[in-house]
Parts: sequence; C-alpha cells; structure tokens
Amino acid sequence: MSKTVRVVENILSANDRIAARNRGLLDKSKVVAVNIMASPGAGKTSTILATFERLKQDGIRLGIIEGDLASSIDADKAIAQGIPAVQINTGCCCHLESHEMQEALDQMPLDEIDLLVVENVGNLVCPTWWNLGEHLRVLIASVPEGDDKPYKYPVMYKGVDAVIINKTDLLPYIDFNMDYFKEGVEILNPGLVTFPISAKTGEGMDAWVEWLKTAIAETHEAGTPASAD
Ligand SMILES: Nc1nc2c(ncn2[C@@H]2O[C@H](COP(=O)(O)OP(=O)(O)O)[C@@H](O)[C@H]2O)c(=O)[nH]1
Ligand SMILES: [Mg+2]
Ligand SMILES: [Zn+2]
Repeated sequence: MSKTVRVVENILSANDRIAARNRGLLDKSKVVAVNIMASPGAGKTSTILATFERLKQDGIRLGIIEGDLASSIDADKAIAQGIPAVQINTGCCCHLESHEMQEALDQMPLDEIDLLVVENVGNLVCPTWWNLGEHLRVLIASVPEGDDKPYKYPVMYKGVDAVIINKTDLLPYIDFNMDYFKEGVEILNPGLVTFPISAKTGEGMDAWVEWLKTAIAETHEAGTPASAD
C-alpha cells in the first residue's frame, strides 16, 4: 500500500473516531442530526427554512449548523427565523469534518433541540466521505442542474438516505427527464426514496416533511433503550 493511501486512511479513521463521539453526545441529548448535502445553489438553505416552518408548527425544536467557505449569510437567515444557529467557515475546505461538528455541538443548546440540521458545504464530490456523527443524510438535487447528475456523481447518491429534487416549479422551462433521473438513483441506491419538491411554491413539501418526521421518530426509538423510559 502506498504512503499516500495510508495517510488518507489515517485521516478518515481519525475523523470517524470524533464522529462516534459526536453521535454519542447527540444520542445522550436525544437530538437527531440530519446532514444536508448538495451543490452550491441547489436550494439547501431554502429547503431547510421551508422545512423548519412546517416542523415548528408540530412543536419540533430545531437547530442548525451552517457550513460554508465564508460568510454567515445562511446562519443569519436561520437566526432571523428564531432558530439557534452556528456558522462554520471552512476557509478553502470543500466539506465539513467531524472536529468542526464537535466544535459546533459545543456551542449548541442540545437539551433544547429535537432536530439538528447540518447544511454541508456546497459540493457534490466529497462530503459523504466525511462522517460527522449524523443519523441521516439527505442529498438535494435541483432541476436546473440537469437530470444526469446521479450518473456523474455516483458516490454522493450511494451515501445518502433520501434524495430531494428541488425547483420543480422550473420543470416547464428546463429539459429535465424525471424518469431518467430516478432510474439513475435506483441503479446506485436501490429503493432510495426521492422527493420532488419546490421550496419556492411548497409543492411536494408535505411528503418530504412526513418522511422526515417518521425518520426522526424511528431514530429516537432506535437510540433509546426500552428500559430508559
Ligand atoms: N425557482 C426556484 N428557485 C429556488 C428554489 N429553491 C431555491 N431557489 C433559489 O435558488 C437559489 C439558491 O438557493 P439557496 O437556498 O441559497 O441554495 P444553497 O446554496 O444550496 O443553500 C436562490 O436564489 C433561491 O431563491 C425553488 O424551489 N424554485
Ligand atoms: Mg445555503
Ligand atoms: Zn472535500
């Protein structure tokens, strides 16, 4: 095995160790964490905020960790909605790592949160390699990016629990074959659930939010031994 490969493996296993600690802290605090990944501009922030509006009505207590190369623009939007938010600026790094998640968790009021959303750095290449300790991973694709993205970025599609296809309000204006897109997803990740939505109009949001609520409840059940209650 070459030296370079060993160094990369060591970095990833160090990342996994901190991720396991993060998961332990989340489980202890009964917080479900969802890692949201997508290319820049797919609509991560818009989808998250539209989702939060709905979850708030169900009394679900929310928090968000925002990963960006620079700026606090997205965290400021969440704070304006009254959501506890921590911004991580990665400088020139193209993904979030578990030690950054750990630092953000230290600043979060975990006892007052049921669902913690992590908006990862906009990038379709590597974020799924980096375990943060999250329970669920969701990839957001969007109509203007094109229907061939599962075929071109297979690693991302293999590493997630659900795919959102955002900006369906633009379907009349853009050549996007939904069947072709979904076939690509099915080849890579058989049975993976997909949610066509428009964060702008609200179309499709109900099905996505229902899935998320069920996933939160199931994660809570799995993470809580029967004797603890
Ligand atoms: N037409 C349309 N535009 C959207 C939708 N969702 C987000 N956008 C726009 O796409 C751009 C990027 O959105 P943003 O949420 O910041 O994406 P992010 O970079 O992935 O967080 C903004 O101009 C949004 O207004 C949608 O469902 N339909
Ligand atoms: Mg954003
Ligand atoms: Zn990266």
